[in-house]
Amino acid sequence: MSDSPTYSPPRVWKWDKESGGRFANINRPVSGATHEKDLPVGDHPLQLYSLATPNGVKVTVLLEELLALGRKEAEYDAWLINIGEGDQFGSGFVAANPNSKIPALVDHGTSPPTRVFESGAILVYLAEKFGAFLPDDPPARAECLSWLFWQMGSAPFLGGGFGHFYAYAPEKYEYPINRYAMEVKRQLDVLDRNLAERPFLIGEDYTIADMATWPWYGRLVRGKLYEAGEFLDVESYAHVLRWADEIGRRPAVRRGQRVNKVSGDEALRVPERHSAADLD
Ligand SMILES: N[C@@H](CCC(=O)N[C@@H](CS)C(=O)NCC(=O)O)C(=O)O
Repeated sequence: MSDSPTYSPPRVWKWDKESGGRFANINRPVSGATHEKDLPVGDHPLQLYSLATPNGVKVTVLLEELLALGRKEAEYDAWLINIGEGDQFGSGFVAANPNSKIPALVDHGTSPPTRVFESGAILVYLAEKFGAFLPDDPPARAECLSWLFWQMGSAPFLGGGFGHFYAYAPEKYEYPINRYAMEVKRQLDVLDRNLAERPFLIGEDYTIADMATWPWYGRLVRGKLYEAGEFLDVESYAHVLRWADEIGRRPAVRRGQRVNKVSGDEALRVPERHSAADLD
């Protein structure tokens, strides 16, 4: 590894619009709306504004799982927020999520409507609203929330850290790739040891903790994130692979992944979803 620094930080950081890398065009050092644009509202109480990234898929998987349980009140409209085109900076979206990131949910079944942002908060909101996939029993609930918050705290090291430097940065820099590969492998080992003892993250039951974790780590071990399977030697995490495959076979997981999808296999893309028929 090179030990000579190639960059000396200035006394005060300034926004360099030419910093390069994928997604550099949507990164800004300030928050707030860049343009006026209302959000559309469909017929169902639940209005989701999202994109089929791992954070977006967590929510559409939960909604499809609720519908698969027969919970008709979980019917939802899913509107596309194209983050590559800056839709997350429209005034309507910023009112739903001041952090300008998908997913955001607005529940018009309450008066006034309830906005929920942060994928983990949306999962808890929906699980509580429908009384499913989050145990009531305090010890099991604590275990579920622990793994859910573990995922929320860990995935930025996988996405913003490892994924960014391994796949998206303008050049391959050894130091950050080493640092984040080490951390992601440690996280995979945490999951693997846990899943060696139990079928799902909290035990016998499939919960929102699995739904939050699968789109990141389940897809990673199946080579569907950053094409990093070989680099991270994912085959060595046998229990994570077993768990990833089992969840990946669930019909609701297959359906949820297609909602707000605008890239990859064209036959699977469903940019907007307004009824079950859009996926049938
Ligand atoms: N902690 C947030 C992260 C959401 C997030 O990072 N969303 C990304 C897509 S996966 C996004 O909207 N990025 C747009 C941007 O950064 O401008 C959550 O889990 O909801």
